[in-house]
Amino acid sequence: MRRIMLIGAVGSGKSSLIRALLEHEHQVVKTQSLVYHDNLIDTPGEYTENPLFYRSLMATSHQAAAVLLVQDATKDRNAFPPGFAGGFPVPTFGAITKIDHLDANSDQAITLLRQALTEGAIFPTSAHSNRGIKELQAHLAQFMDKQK
Ligand SMILES: Nc1nc2c(ncn2[C@@H]2O[C@H](COP(=O)(O)OP(=O)(O)O)[C@@H](O)[C@H]2O)c(=O)[nH]1
Ligand SMILES: [Mg+2]
Repeated sequence: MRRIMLIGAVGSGKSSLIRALLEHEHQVVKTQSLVYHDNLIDTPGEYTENPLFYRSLMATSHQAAAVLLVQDATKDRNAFPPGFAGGFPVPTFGAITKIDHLDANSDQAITLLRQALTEGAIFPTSAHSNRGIKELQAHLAQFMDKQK
């Protein structure tokens, strides 16, 4: 099964974004710390926050069709080190989360994420208002299996 792996800090909105992207949840399978939802793989935020786990994230990404880097629009700090996306063996792209939030600064979040993701589309989203979800779904669909 071709899946997209989501990577981002603790509380950045990965699980909420997955729920917003999935119209119907078919099955959820947990293996160790990864959570498999249909075509999406949720990863622990601790893996993004601790460089000791970077190699593990990169190894796991071999089983994914693509990697989605998640940057919280309410944070003024980089979730990832510069050039981070270049370390993955599969296509990478980005999502800005929580753009509906009172404290969101989407332009700043895009600038921060660009430092880690030199190439690849960035999709501003909100799991609460659903803004940008359709656009992100359409992009993800290119990497996923047609049938489930
Ligand atoms: N305003 C707003 N809050 C969000 C959004 N997505 C997630 N959150 C909040 O951010 C917090 C962390 O979300 P969660 O999905 O658990 O993050 P994770 O740790 O990356 O899986 C929760 O309190 C969510 O309600 C969003 O689109 N808008
Ligand atoms: Mg989560």
